[in-house]
Amino acid sequence: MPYANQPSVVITELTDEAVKFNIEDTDLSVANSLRRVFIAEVPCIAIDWVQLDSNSTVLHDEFIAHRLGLIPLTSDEALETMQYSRDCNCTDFCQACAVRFRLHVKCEAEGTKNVTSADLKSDNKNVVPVTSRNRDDEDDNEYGPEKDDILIVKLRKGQELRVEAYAKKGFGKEHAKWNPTCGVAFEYDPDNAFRHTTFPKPEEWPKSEYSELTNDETRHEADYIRDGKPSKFYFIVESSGALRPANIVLSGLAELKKKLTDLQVQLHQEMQTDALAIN
Ligand SMILES: *[C@@H]1O[C@H](CO)[C@@H](O)[C@H](O)[C@H]1NC(C)=O
Ligand SMILES: *[C@@H]1O[C@H](CO)[C@@H](O)[C@H](O)[C@H]1NC(C)=O
Ligand SMILES: CC(=O)N[C@H]1CO[C@H](CO)[C@@H](O)[C@@H]1O
Ligand SMILES: [Zn+2]
Repeated sequence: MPYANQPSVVITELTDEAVKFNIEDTDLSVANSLRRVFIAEVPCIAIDWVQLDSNSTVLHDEFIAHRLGLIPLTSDEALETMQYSRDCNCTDFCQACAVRFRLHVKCEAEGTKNVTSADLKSDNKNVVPVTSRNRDDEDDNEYGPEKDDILIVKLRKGQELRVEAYAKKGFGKEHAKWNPTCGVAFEYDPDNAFRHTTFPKPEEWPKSEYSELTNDETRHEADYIRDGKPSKFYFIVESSGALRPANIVLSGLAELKKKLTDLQVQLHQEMQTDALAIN
C-alpha cells in the first residue's frame, strides 16, 4: 500500500447506539486489528463478584451470578478514575477498583414477581445498569417505562433473593461480559468488484448501503477488477450501552497505540542490551 501511512477517516453517522465511519487508504490488516481491538481490548465495567445471602428462587446461585455479570453497566464516567482490581493494593475491594451493588427482592403477593436489573441498587450513581440510565426521562425511552429492564429471575410467593455484588473493570479478552460492543463490522468492496464472494444469483442479494451502482435494475455487481485490493473500509460500531460509541473507538485506538508503544520500548531496550553484549 503506497499510502498506508496516510489514512483518512470520515464519520457518516453518530448516535447514542452506534457510529458509522469509513477509513480510506489503509490495509485490510489495519482495519481488522481495529475491529478486534474494539471487541476484545476496550475496558468497561461488569459485575464480577457475587455473594448470595439468600436464594430460594428456582435458579441456582451460579446461574444468577452469571446473569448478573452479563448486565451491561454504564461505564463512561467511572472508567477514567477506576483501577483494575489486580493493580490495586487493597485486600479485597475498595472505591478505587470496585462498585458495590445490592439487590433484595421478596415476593409477598400472590402471583409472579419479576426481579430485573432495575432492582440492582448501585453505590455509584455513574455505574448503573444501562436500562436504568434514563429512569428520570422516561418519555425518551422508546420501549416505554420498565419494559426494557433485564429480567434476572421470576419469584413466586414466599421466594426471596438477596445479593451483594461488586463490579470491576475488565476487558473482553478476559470474559465476554466486558465486551462493550454489540456488533462491530466493516465492509469493503460494496459492489463485489473484486469477486471475493461469488453470488450464485447476484440479483437476489440486497445491495449494500454503500453501493455505487446506479439504480439500474440490470446491474447487480460492479465490473470485475483483477488484482484489486481493498483500500476503503466502511465500519459500524454498535455499543451495548456500556460505553458511548465514540468512546469505544477512541479507547480502542488508545489501546492499540499502547500495544505498539510497549513493543517499541521493549525492542529498543533489547537492542541496547544486544549492543552492549557485542561491545
Ligand atoms: C497503595 O500503595 C501506595 C504506595 O505504594 C500507598 O500510598 C497507598 O496508600 C496504598 N493504598 C492502599 C489502599 O493501601
Ligand atoms: C414479568 O415478565 C414477563 C415477561 O417475561 C411479563 O410478561 C410480565 O408481565 C411481567 N410481570 C410483571 C408483574 O411485570
Ligand atoms: C445461599 C442460598 O440460599 N443458596 C441457595 C440458592 O438456591 C439454590 C437452588 O434453589 C439452593 O440450592 C442454594 O442453597
Ligand atoms: Zn482496590
